[in-house]
Amino acid sequence: MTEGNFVDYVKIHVASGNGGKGSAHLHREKYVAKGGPDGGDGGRGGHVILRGNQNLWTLFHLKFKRHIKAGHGEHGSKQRSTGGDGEDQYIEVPLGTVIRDTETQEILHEITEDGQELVIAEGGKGGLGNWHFKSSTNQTPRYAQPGIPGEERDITLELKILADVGLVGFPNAGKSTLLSVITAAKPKIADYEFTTLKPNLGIVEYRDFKTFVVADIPGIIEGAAEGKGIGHRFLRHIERNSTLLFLIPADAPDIPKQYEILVDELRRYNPEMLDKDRLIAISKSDMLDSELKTELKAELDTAFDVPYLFISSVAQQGLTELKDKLWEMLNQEAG
Ligand SMILES: Nc1nc2c(ncn2[C@@H]2O[C@H](COP(=O)(O)OP(=O)(O)OP(=O)(O)O)[C@@H](O)[C@H]2O)c(=O)[nH]1
Ligand SMILES: [Mg+2]
Repeated sequence: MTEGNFVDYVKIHVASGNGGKGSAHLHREKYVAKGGPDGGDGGRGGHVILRGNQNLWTLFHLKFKRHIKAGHGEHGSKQRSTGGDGEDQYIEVPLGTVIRDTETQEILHEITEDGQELVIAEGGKGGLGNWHFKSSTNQTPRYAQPGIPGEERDITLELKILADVGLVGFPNAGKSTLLSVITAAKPKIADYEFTTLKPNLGIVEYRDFKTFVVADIPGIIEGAAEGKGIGHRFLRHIERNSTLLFLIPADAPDIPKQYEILVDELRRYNPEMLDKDRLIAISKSDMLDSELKTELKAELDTAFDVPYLFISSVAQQGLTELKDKLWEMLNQEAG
């Protein structure tokens, strides 16, 4: 997925349809003097409905579709004929879409399942036709109910990526490079910080057609939870990953310290982030000779309380072990 088509935030205006008017028709027939009221009911206005779709990954399809309107209900007519309902409008959204009221910012709902439907603007009820109002004292009511108008509202859709694995690391740690070698994603990679400005998703195709999704988010720096850098805005994308993969480059001056800072930022953002399974990958380990590696191992064995391994995206080292380990962690989670 390229950066341009990744849309994780859209504002849209939705309007449901008005209910149709009830009819005040009076029956007329040759030879029947007073036929009486026979006006039918108005139809219901169309709803605007959000529907979860597991094949969608972004909100890109809604980027240029800012107004969504359902059809109006038809009016009732003679012979107690009920007007047709207005056409419902469906808005397909990816799983993990959070719906807010744009004005109040209140979270209204969240779509998490394929096929899940949520009526976001309810169509107006149709009015009752005059025949409902016939009584012993009023044999020919000449009034019928109007339809109820539809509702309009502004909503904001926001996507939380439902990836299985979230990559956590400082800028330049090699997150995007890793994504590009274990998945078909083609994220931008460069030798400067904050190359990644928006999250990238990639699908790891694993042995025997098993797959899992990895999310590469912009780098996190110290103070990110207070809004430093740009990583903070994207932390929400990894709130739901079941496993966090920390990437710390082999040439970092103090690897355990970097890990500590990252964990601390996550904790400050949301302590629940630390309930997830964690794995540490020492990236760019092609830069280590075997002696350095042995030394580092001794240090890290005591420093880390979570499993770690050495990888190199460039030299393609440790990647199979990494995928094996992630798969194992994801599946013990599920079980
Ligand atoms: N030697 C070596 N260099 C690597 C490796 N992986 C990535 N790099 C280099 O590290 C630099 C940063 O890589 P990116 O993948 O863009 O890093 P990132 O973590 O996505 O960075 P941001 O998007 O800025 O947060 C690039 O110059 C890469 O070529 C590796 O396995 N070995
Ligand atoms: Mg990047």
